[in-house]
Amino acid sequence: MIKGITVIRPVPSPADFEQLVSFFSALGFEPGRAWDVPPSEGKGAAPGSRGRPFLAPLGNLEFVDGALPTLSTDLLIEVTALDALYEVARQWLETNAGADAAKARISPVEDTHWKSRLFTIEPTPGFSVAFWEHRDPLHGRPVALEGDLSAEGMRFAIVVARWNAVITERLLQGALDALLRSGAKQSDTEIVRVPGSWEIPGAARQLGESKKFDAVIALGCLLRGDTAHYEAIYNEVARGIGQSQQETGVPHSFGVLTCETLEQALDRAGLKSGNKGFEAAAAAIEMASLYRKLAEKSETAEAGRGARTEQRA
Ligand code: DLZ
Repeated sequence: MIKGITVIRPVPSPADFEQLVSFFSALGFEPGRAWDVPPSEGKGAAPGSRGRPFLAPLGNLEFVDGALPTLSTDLLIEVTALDALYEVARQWLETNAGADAAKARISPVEDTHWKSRLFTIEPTPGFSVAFWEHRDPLHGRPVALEGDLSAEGMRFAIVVARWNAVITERLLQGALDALLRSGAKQSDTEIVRVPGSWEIPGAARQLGESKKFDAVIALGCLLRGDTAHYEAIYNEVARGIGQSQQETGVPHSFGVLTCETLEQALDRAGLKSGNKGFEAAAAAIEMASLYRKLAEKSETAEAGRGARTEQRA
């Protein structure tokens, strides 16, 4: 089965080799497996030769019969964020070849006849690379329905356990930070406190059933060392929150930490490993947005079905 395409380019000199490796690295290409054959060894590849592959997520081999598009380049690379890439390429050229050469060896970004924008650059004299970006950013990509990260006009309930409050209060601050920074109003955010994680699913269920909220965010912290029947409690909390989400039809996000030690929990509550409260709130916003989109889509489909039935009648 076909796996990928490799284009091999011999380069004219070791200096060109270094320059090209530096240029493609500066642009953020993922390096592949480098190889070097010492001058003393000669089996297989030529002694003293070396290779530095650069990987791209997609490859494409294109044969053209007839006139080529008015583009002469050794390599054509499709990218996103063309303008940002142009800036990196221009600066690299200025640093490595000087300002005058930079002007002569990079073209401005121009429109193409295939609904795209493109620039060409010669990172080493005589070797030309063209970078291009389609005007439609979704071109060629599977279109997916996804939630946005805007919480404007949405209502959220946060259920937070008081047990291990030194952690859960930090999770709560992280969650509020994510909600307010994404456009939710404080007045549209209800905080409900429960004694411990065990009590989260019950409260979450009531809030979900009230249908007043676009999403419920569950925050708690279970520490294995301090908790008898840790596994049993954890499983039940996770199951209860999941069941509430499924049975109420309201998205619930899971911000209940399960850690071995207090130190690990602190790391996940704003120290070394981010803030899981913030992440849970971001997931809640995305899912609330997605549920709205799914509902709109099924309403549109329903309306379409109704109109077709009327036409037939
Ligand atoms: C009892 C208990 C224990 C031992 N440990 C924790 C914990 O680590 N994290 C937590 O959120 N809650 C703990 N709890 C409290 C229970 O969740 C529950 O609140 C009580 O058993 C009362 O039902």
